[in-house]
Amino acid sequence: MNKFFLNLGVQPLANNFLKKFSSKQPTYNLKLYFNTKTKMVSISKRIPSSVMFNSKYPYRSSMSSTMQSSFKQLSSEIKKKFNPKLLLEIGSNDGALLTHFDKDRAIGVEPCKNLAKITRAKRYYTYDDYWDLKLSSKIKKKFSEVDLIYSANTLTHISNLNEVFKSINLILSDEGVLIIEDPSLLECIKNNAYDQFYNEHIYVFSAIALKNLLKKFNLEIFDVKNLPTHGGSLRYFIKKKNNKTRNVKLSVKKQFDKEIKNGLDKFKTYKDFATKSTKSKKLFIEILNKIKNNNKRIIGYGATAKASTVLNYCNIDNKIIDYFVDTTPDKSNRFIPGKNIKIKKYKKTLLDNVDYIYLGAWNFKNEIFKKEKAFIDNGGKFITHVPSPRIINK
Ligand code: DWN
Ligand code: SAH
Repeated sequence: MNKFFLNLGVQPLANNFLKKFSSKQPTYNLKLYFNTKTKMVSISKRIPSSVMFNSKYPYRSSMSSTMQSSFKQLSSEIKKKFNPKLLLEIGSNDGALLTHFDKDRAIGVEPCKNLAKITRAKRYYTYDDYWDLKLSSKIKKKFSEVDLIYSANTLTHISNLNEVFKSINLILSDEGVLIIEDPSLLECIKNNAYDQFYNEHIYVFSAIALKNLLKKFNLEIFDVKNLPTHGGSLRYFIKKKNNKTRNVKLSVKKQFDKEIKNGLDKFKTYKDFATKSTKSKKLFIEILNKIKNNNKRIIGYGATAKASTVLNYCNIDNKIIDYFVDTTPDKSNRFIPGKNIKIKKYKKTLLDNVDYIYLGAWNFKNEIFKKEKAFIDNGGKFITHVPSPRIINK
């Protein structure tokens, strides 16, 4: 049974960056639920994939050097450990992982045509379609089977998980490996990162909920790794249950134990998270108002989908935040979804005469602090809302 625990209010689509601000853009009600049987946490509203992921999707995986090096490292690890004859990536985006593999040994699936174009131009075989049974059968016809499937920050974006895993089972070889990587629900709860929930993040997985789900498809987790990326992610290594060539590692039990210890299987944990998120909102608004009342200048850094969620939940507009800076080409000169805050193409001088920077990309704090050392050395400060709203300079 799905039990409601948090209402993040009326929200725009988190990647709907408009050229001209309009208060009349599409919105939905962002409500969070916990399923007491499957232990899955999800949002209630389902926006059609074609509305969220189309030829105008702006997010580019390779906009941060942190993610670039994470994908590069993983590609070496995959080659060393699994040496796949053929790898399939679901949600290959602009090729941040895919392009580390040989062109004749890697296939991409990326429904956003603007992004699929990028890897196609580099001669990577890329399907610009949504991952489903139809596409999986089509790929099977051409390539027979694949021995490694990788998908980061994508399967949680697809409403029909039954079809997702059926389609994976159809094409994955019997001894093949499925690697999926997504924000960790445990880290999200610990960080009080309510902004990991928005229209694209239909689910935030815990290892417990994923295990329950995979069981239905005769799939099982045989290894799991905690990663620092995106505020704390989990990389799951999954195999077919009948495949006895791999043992289930201790890391899996350790992760389950940790999640149980932190109450991820209990509704109360989510009620507490909701209480903390409401408090976080109040404190965040107080901090920003106090700074503004002292006539200081605040800008934002990293126009993330998460920032859009925070600013709409907390109702922060351009009276508080002058503008955002971001390196993504398709976000420049557009507005934060739902808010009349302009996004400017990042350049260092946009940080001149700024007193405070709201860290929209809090998950890239280390990378950004390194890049903006001069701002900090000159007395500039950052504002973050994780794990609780505060002013920071280290
Ligand atoms: O799951 C998802 C993740 C992987 O990407 C998608 N649903 C949507 C998107 O979420 P996000 O927008 O919260 O992702 P990021 O990766 O936290 O976005 C970082 C943003 O910050 C990008 O717009 C690039 C920008 N940035 C920047 O301008 N300067 C980032 C860094 C590190 C920088 O130095
Ligand atoms: N894997 C990349 C991109 C994550 S952004 C990374 O980790 O950085 C989410 C991606 O999921 C987008 O590129 C989007 O187009 C893709 N996606 C969303 N729905 C999908 C679907 N049904 N099938 C395949 N990819 C999908």
